[in-house]
Amino acid sequence: MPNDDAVKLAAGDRALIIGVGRSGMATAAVLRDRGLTVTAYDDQPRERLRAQHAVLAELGVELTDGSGLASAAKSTDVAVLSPGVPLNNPAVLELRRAGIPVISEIEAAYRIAQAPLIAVTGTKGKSTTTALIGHLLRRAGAKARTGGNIGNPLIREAAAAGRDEWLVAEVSSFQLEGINAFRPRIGVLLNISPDHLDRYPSMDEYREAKFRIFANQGSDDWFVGNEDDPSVVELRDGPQRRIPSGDAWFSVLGSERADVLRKGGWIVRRARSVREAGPFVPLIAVADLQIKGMHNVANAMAAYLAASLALLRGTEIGTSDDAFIDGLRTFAPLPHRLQTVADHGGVRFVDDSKASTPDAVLKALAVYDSPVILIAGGRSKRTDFSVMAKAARTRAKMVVLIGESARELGALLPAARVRYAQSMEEAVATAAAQARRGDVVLLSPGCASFDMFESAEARGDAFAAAVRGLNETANAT
Ligand code: UMA
Repeated sequence: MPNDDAVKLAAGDRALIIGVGRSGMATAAVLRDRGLTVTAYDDQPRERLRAQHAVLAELGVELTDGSGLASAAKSTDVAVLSPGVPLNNPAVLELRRAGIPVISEIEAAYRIAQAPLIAVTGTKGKSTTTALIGHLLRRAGAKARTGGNIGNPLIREAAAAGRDEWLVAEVSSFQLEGINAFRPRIGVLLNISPDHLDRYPSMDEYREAKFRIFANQGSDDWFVGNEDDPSVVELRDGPQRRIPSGDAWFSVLGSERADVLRKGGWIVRRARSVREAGPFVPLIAVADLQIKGMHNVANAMAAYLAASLALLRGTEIGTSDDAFIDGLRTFAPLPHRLQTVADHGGVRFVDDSKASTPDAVLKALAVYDSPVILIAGGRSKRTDFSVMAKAARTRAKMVVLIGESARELGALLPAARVRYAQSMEEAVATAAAQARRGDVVLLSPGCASFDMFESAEARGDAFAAAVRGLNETANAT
């Protein structure tokens, strides 16, 4: 049986895809295109997978269920795992027992990619930073593609990207669990706060999954880290340095150990040569960024560093500064991340549906000076709600709660400032009825969406639709 690194995913190899969601379907298409024999497996009963079945049949991929797994395993060289499928899934355990190497879709993407890779992980800010790195590189005249957890499977971008392009990947802890050769030229670790504790036994396991981003890096590679996050700094300053590559750091708190930091309302970088006056060179005023909040200042700094290291000529960061400053100024927020969807009667409605952890809600609440009506709740990821509730007590004039965790959250808040809603329409209508001119109605749930919606995007879309509904009602009266 070939070992995990040996399967090149070349014509004639045989792959078994586990999970036929976005990643699995893209993997099937790419591997078939490369001439592999592909079989697919999913835990869901076949009758619920009719659409996928039809597409797979067109591709010449057989879809099997539990009864066919053992025989599929006999004719497989490698299993490619979708991120939502944990390593302790019974089918995965069965394959491993049968000696089949199991790799994640990002590992498969890495094995087929010709383009150099930049990978971004962290609990929050991954998508914004990934998209911003792509934007900065393009502004500087380089070719770049983005993919991964951001939504479009990495394997599809990896298959399409040429040697002269950059592949910028958002990678989640789930995806990093199943790597073994994945080696980004530049790995970015934004931050680590509690998340996915319904999948990981403890924060330590979650952290270690994130740390796999640099597991295969070497001295020619780069690591970009957050100087303000103790669990990231520990990798450099702990009893044993764990970062195998060169390193560059950013600090929103203004630590002068960092290479890029915030100073007097500006993002500045450390001067690199005697030709540059002063110890720091200003890049852009924080107020000139379209992405708001200190967490986004951190994302901007991380993206600047990653893009600078990608285009590094010689040893000096800063050679592409003009293009990068222009890129930082022109980058607009991604959908569902502190995105203003409407201004209705002087009330601003903000969709931050991607805020699926308590920590993200904290950051969103810190952005606004005006009174906030917060819409929160959903499926708990077993994270601690107390800090989020504390911030809501100080910063929100009212909290409208939805979803499975509504009562748990409500118990942590003063009853007089809590309302409950059964649907997004009801939540938006309740918030709008309480809002006064100048207020912000903020959807920042702090929870996963799957109790009420198909995805965080669908939750944000439902919010925007409910807000549009308010406008229509107002116009009709
Ligand atoms: N499935 C099983 N067994 C399981 C779990 C799932 O068979 O134990 C099957 C399901 O029946 C379904 C398929 O697997 O048919 C779904 O696969 P998936 O959950 O991996 O979802 P995809 O559609 O492939 O989307 C995945 C990422 N989803 C997750 O990590 C849960 C998407 O990230 C990513 O954008 C996409 O690949 C493209 O790369 C979403 C996400 O929620 C945004 N990510 C988490 C986060 O950001 O917090 C990590």
